[in-house]
Parts: sequence; C-alpha cells; structure tokens
Amino acid sequence: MTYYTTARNQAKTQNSGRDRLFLAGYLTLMSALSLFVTVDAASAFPTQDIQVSIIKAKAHSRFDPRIPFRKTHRADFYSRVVVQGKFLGNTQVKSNTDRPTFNQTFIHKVSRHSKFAGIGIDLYDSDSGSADDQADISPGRFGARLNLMYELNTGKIYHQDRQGSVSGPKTFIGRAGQTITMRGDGKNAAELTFRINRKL
Ligand SMILES: [Ca+2]
Ligand SMILES: [Ca+2]
Repeated sequence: MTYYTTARNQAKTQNSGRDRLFLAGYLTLMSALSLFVTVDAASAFPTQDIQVSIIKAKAHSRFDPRIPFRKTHRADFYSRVVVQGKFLGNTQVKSNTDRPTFNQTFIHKVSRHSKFAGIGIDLYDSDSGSADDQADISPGRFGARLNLMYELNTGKIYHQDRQGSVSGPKTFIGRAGQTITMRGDGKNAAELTFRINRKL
C-alpha cells in the first residue's frame, strides 16, 4: 500500500514535470509562430500565387520492356515541379498507363517585384530496381526537362530549350489559365499537358 502511494506520488511528480516540459515547448512554438507572422506581416512585399497544374501525360516511346500478356511495358509516369528553384513536390505515380491523368496542383508564392518566375517540370518513368528514366517533354536539342519562364505582370509563358538567363532565347507558348501541351522529340519522348494559373 505504501509502495503504491509512493509510486503514485512519483508518477504525479513525473507528470507535472512533463506538463512543464510540454508548456515550455508550447510557448517556444507559439513565440516562433508569432515571430513568423510578424515577419510576414512586416514585409511589405505583395505576393502572387503561382499555381502549376499537372493535368496529364502521354508516352511517345516505350518505357518498359514488353512481357507477353502483361501491361507492364506501359509507362509508370509521375511529374515533379520546381518553381524558382524550389522543389514543390511530385505527383502520384500512375502505374502501367501510357496516358495518365494527374490533375494535381502545386502552389508557390512569389514576390510581385520579380518580373519572371522560372518553372521546371520533369516527367519520369518510375522503375523498381533501377534509376527512374526521365521522359523528354521539352522540344529542341537540349535536355528533357521543360523549362518555362512565366512573366508575372502579363501572365505570358515562354519555353526555354536550355535553361538560361531571362534574356536568353525563349519561345512564347501561351498564357496563364490556358491548357498547354508540350512534346519532347528526343529519346524517351513523351508529352505533358499543364496549366499555370495565378491568384493575385
Ligand atoms: Ca511499367
Ligand atoms: Ca517503369
């Protein structure tokens, strides 16, 4: 009985210690959050949301070896999105289909003081047991990645064959809100349909 009481008291002491620890952690978190909010509100830079929607893809080459009576030769596509050098995420992998539909949107805030935002879209064929193959969705001589330049104040979208400076060669391909399809012409050719929206 005595032992039980002692054990219970010990438990009580431990609990209040844990409560204090929890409270300290909570306060640290709250002050960190308030700091974050303060900094965000204090920065007078207006931002613009850039929304990159990966709609669908289509294979124009075979990505996996053919095995009789199986559909495994079809591609296992997923796409990855980078805006202004920041990796925003991957879509889901759509296994064994050469015409996957993704309909996934990635959002990135950019300062409206920037004139252009660089957007990179990759399409990969997932492979188990070896490195994933990159599909070519960029027309032109260079690279498989789709390098885009998005002009913030006009909503114009440009393709750059080779990722380079803003002043480098670029081709106008459409505007914000339009559904755009780009097709690669090299090894592992495929096409990707996407849309870029902006929320002011
Ligand atoms: Ca496959
Ligand atoms: Ca595969």
